[in-house]
Amino acid sequence: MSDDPKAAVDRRTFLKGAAATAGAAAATVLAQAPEAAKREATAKAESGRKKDRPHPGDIVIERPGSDFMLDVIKTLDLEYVATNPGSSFRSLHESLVNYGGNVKPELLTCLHEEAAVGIAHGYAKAAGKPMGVLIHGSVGLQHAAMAIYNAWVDRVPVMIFTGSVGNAATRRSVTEWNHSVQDPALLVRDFVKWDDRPASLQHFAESTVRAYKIATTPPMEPVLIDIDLELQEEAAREEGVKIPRLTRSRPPQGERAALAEAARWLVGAESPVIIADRCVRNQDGVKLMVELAEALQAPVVDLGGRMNFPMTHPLSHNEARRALVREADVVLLLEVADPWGQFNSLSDPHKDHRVLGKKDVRIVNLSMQDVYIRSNYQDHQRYQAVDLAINGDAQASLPALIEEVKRATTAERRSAFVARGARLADAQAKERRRAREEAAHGWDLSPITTARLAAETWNAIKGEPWSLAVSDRIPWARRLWPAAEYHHMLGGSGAQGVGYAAPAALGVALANKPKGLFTVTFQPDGDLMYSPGILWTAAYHKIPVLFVMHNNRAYHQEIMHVQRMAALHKRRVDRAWVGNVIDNPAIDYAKLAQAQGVWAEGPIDDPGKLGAALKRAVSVVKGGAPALLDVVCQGR
Ligand SMILES: Cc1ncc(C[n+]2csc(CCOP(=O)(O)OP(=O)(O)O)c2C)c(N)n1
Ligand SMILES: [Mg+2]
Repeated sequence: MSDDPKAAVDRRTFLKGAAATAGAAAATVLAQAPEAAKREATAKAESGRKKDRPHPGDIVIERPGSDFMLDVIKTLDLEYVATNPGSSFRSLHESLVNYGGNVKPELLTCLHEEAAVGIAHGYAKAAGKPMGVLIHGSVGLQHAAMAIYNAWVDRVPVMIFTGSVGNAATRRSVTEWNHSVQDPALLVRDFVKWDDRPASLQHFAESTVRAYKIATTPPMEPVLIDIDLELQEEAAREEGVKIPRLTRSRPPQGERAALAEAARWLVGAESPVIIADRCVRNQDGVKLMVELAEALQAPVVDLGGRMNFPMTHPLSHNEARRALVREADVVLLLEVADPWGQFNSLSDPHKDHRVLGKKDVRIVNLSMQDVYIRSNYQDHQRYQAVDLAINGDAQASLPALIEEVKRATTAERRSAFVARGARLADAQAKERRRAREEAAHGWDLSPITTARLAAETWNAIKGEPWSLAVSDRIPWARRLWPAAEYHHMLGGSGAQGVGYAAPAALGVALANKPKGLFTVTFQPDGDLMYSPGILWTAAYHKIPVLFVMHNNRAYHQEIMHVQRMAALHKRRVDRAWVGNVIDNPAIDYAKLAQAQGVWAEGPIDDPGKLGAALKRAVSVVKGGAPALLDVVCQGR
């Protein structure tokens, strides 16, 4: 409160004034009074309210529509609903906490809608099931849009609920009008798989169950249900209303004859290559990938959209991608987001086009790409002609493909495979040595190299059942860490929309917590500042996650872009930092975290101090809390 006596008098006068209702006064007092006085103030406000408005105050809706909605939501396998609160779903919010007891689903308090969706995105990949997200009207959905797009491009299911006031005749002035939309989902319809706006409780039940089914049917994608305010708040009219049972679709296997043909090509090939991207969704899928690769003794290039193949395996050849494709006679693409990019390159900034593969290379594309394509957003990438396009879910098709490979393999081919396998194992061992040698370059530099950051972090967590929440930001982790299981690396944003990494790490950690996994993430500075409030959410919900900052005090990637332009225009390259650095003042990320209740240390720019600090941070996370280590690093 202000110390100014005049201000105090003015405030008292205001509170006594006719304009101040009992409810408003109680709200003011409640905000300031100690605990004991609060109960009294509440009681007074209650009696005042009754006196002022005897008729409407007497109306009690014992079973609002939102209770029924929650009954529907509870039939789905949703552990959490991430939300930034909003009056357009206040009734469902209240049902969740009182009627539903805030369990399954439990509300996650998020400080920005983009963070809420980002959390759900990371969670779905780690948990193997969607999370709910509750978004307020037009404004909340506008905030959420980029994160929904990331999830769309990453083929990840998210159950989005928005609240809105559909009936103009009962819409209150000003805000309810400003936050209302004729067609809420229009804003994101290009990048959700399905949406609906139920007009009744029966409609809500069917559409919500349908939405869950659609979201979790590969290709998995976000879905949206808009919930009308009156349908939530009015008494539930449930005569004859039924909640339909959730049926889950089995993912479609590619056509058997086509898989058999692909198998014959692969078996007959001298230099086959398997390229996998968003291919598997769990450890069963990783095992199938190993079985396929071993059956053929073929190299696997994992593009990293998912953790498809153990990097410790002698057939793992991620770094040799270009060389392998150049030599290949058959290439198998497994849910690869950019098939064209595997056989072509376009230089930047001169756009020189190079074809990488042999002229007669045979390409098999096993994907659901033609099913989820949309017109407006161009995430489908450039058109690539292939020799065999198989429409099917990659993981679901692997068992049949493996069977066909084994069937087609003769004794003669088997011995050729053994020789190829030995060559590949040798090449892989060399690459691993090379990676370690290269990582040692600039070992003692300050700011710290990203290679040392990855190596020191590995040293600190290697005894834990680890999981790297966002695995596409520091390439060194993919080169140096012995990732072998699905949960070891959870991929990236999908659409490269910055602001994904921090919330997604939280979502991954939430899914990992009951599994006893230790979640770590390399957190870029620019990315964190899109939704720094995720740190508070981590502290509030006690989510154990280790944020190791890759703090290069810049939008470093953008510096490189502007440098390229300056070189192209023959102008000053040294001014590329303007508009791209996040420095002077440098942001104190340790303080940012501490201010929100998160254990933190830093900034650390002495590489000699990194190991010990990491140890301290690891023990905090093992204790069940989030921790952040601010490490000042080289650009890349
Ligand atoms: C929403 C969004 N805005 C802007 C960009 C453009 N962009 C690409 S990389 C990048 C820099 C990100 O900085 P940081 O997260 O610190 O990573 P760094 O490049 O420094 O490693 C930006 C701004 C983007 N991809 N997404
Ligand atoms: Mg940065």
